[in-house]
Amino acid sequence: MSFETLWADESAIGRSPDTGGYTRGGWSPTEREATHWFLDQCAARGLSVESDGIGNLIAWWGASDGPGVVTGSHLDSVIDGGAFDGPLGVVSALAAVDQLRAEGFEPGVPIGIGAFVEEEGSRFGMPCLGSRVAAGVLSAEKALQLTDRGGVRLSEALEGAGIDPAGVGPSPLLKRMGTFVELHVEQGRGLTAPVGVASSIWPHGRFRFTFGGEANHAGTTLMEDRHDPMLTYAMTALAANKQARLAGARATFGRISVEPNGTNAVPSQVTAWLDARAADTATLESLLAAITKQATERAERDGTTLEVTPESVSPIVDFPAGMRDRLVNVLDGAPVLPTGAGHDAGVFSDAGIPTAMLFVRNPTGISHSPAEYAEMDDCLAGVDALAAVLKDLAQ
Ligand code: HGY
Ligand code: MN
Ligand code: MN
Repeated sequence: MSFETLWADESAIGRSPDTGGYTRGGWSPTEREATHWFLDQCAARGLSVESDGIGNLIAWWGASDGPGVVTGSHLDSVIDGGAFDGPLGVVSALAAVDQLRAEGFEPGVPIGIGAFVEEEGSRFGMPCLGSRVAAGVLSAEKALQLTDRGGVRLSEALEGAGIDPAGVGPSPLLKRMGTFVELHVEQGRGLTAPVGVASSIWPHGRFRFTFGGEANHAGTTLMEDRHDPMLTYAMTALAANKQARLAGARATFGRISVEPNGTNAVPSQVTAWLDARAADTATLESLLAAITKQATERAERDGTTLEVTPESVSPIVDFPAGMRDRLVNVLDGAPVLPTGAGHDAGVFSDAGIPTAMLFVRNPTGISHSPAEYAEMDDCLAGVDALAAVLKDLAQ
């Protein structure tokens, strides 16, 4: 089956007729539909599928059951996200295996195609949830305490997907991950060639800012008598934007919840999530400190309260130079670039698995949006590159 056909099939799953975007939260109906599509493709290729206690999958090509070369990515998405972020890596892996088989290549070690769950953390708030639990960096106990915005616990979502929550924990799948190579659509504007190789992933984190105030009447409360948490939040968002610009970093408040969320009442509480990222750890830490300091000072002026809670922090990932340079060599000098986006590859690299990433050019750089796009020729170049890399690593 050609990449084009595979892509047309997979990218039809869960596409919104209104926005053209995808909302595939972990273990949600559309994410499960995409997962079952992947399993059908693996069965059609006679790949033997292994799964772990949280639903991560690796489909194997090759006789032995020893360590091998794993590729793949994720099938979940952010809320109203694009078609490419995640699925491009899974579909390209299927097409690359088809290509290697068609030319008669016999892998010396098994080749596995992975699909790792809830990479975006868009449902349960924890990025790379599946790979973090698999790698043992997030305990089963902490993971199972997570709930989605509707109050559904992770354990209930797993049961709904036919997965026994008792199995959640460090994954046996990693024992067979000799090396890992993730192909991913580029999510910035840095790649001007069809395919690039990742040097590093920026350190990044998610921080919950809880602003407490005093509920009151919107019409009868004098401005000077208010303790309005929305005001403190608004000034914090402006401060975050300014501090990030000064530091050459990234700061985003993309999610907010207001209580009681009434039109004619001063709120009692505003909760806002800061996504902060920077090229190095020191810059990230000083960015967060600067934002928190200004938010605290503003809260004092407004007579409101502030609590900042780190929800997830991901350290910088420098991919091993040996793997990176080996891919550059196989690809005749492909460009090397960092990324500000987190990936399962970062978790596996931190877990000590020799890891690399391939990027496919994104002409606009837009991502986490229905407008996310990659040219078909560049996607096909990505499949060729992945096939060449897998062939080299699985000799
Ligand atoms: O948010 C990220 O960095 C990635 O897309 N999960
Ligand atoms: Mn993403
Ligand atoms: Mn991704």
